[in-house]
Amino acid sequence: MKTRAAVAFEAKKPLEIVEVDLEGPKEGEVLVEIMATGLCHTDAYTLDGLDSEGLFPSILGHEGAGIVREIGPGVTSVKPDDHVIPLYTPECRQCKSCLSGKTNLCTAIRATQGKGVMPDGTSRFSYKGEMIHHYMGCSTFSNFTVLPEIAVAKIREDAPFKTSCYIGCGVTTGVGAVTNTAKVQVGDNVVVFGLGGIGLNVIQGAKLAGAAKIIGIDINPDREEWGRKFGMTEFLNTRGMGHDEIVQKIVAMTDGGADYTFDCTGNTNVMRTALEACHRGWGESIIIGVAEAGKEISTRPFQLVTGRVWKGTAFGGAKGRTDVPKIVDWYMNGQIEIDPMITHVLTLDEINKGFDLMHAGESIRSVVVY
Ligand code: NAD
Ligand code: AHE
Ligand code: ZN
Repeated sequence: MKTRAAVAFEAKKPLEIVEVDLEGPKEGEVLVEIMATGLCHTDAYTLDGLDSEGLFPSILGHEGAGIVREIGPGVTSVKPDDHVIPLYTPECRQCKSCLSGKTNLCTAIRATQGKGVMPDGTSRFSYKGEMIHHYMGCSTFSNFTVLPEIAVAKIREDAPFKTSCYIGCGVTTGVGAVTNTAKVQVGDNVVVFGLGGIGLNVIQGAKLAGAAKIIGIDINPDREEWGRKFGMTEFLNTRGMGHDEIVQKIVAMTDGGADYTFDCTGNTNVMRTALEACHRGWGESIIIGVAEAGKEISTRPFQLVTGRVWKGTAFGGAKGRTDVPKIVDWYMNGQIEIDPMITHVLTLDEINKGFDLMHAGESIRSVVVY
């Protein structure tokens, strides 16, 4: 079939909206009509050529929601007309990682996913006879996409696509980092670095968990108002401040250091500050931000010897097929908010504007509605 898609032909070039060819679902795969997709900073990072796994040409996008239109042979867990959220972290429930119960990082299809192809090693997308790569196993910047059955979460049908697509990455990542990875407890002090599409969800997760102080940090002063909407209690604009000054300020604000800090910037210097702002003896720093190829983190080992813990999280530690439908319920029951964070609704033809708004710090989430 033919489908409209925003194709990344080259790094650092705007996406081009074209009609691509899409092969139907093979064994264990499903065809999904994407109804809406968010633009996450990770899409921008890959488009900007900063991802060591980045491949071109490809169809980016990993934060979608849609409807199953066709199933391939052997598919049993979903059927046509089911509403689903694509999962860049699938859940096969059979691999060593899934069976361990210790991680959400299913390994069933990770190798082929990283190479931009389906589990059988081929792509379903092509343009003028040339193969186009899949992205993060999702490619939601295409109106129709093919996904492995294990990479879709079936969700309730009354959830609007325009907002629930955000659960495909940003909401789950931020809220899950608090509840699954850090396991923040009532009365804890939390510091969030970077109040964008992910950081604001960490803030709402911290509020949900009953954190006492929720300190938000950003270099964009407009983010103070945003943080306060979702439960932030104090704000620090760190533009122009050095590492030591930021650490000292946080230590003073938290009576010795934070119980939990979260990096939602992807900046490795910020990651160090976030670790060192943790309380001696027990403070934990959770890395959510994705750093550009070649960047590394460092700190004095003494920081860890004296009890601070460095952790990371992908997709908020969520097991997609199990947890995503529950997060959709939280949203539909009013336990978490999404609507105010969708600052811009665009058509597919306007998708490049969404990246401009992100880089200008003017959007929290732009969503393309097909
Ligand atoms: P965003 O652009 O919406 O937000 C980033 C925020 O960080 C902005 O408010 C920006 O002003 C702020 N910021 C930038 N530099 C800063 C600094 N030095 N100090 C303080 N604040 C600073 O991006 P997003 O969509 O929220 O994504 C945030 C990061 O999380 C990205 O690196 C993204 O790739 C990553 N991410 C990771 C996962 C995961 O599973 N681990 C999932 C989604 C996104
Ligand atoms: N490909 C990059 C790493 C990118 C990355 O860490 N992605 C996160 C999700 S970001 C969503 O917005 C992730 O899920 N990581 C776990 C995984 O298996 O990819 C690189 O550095 O090579
Ligand atoms: Zn994302």
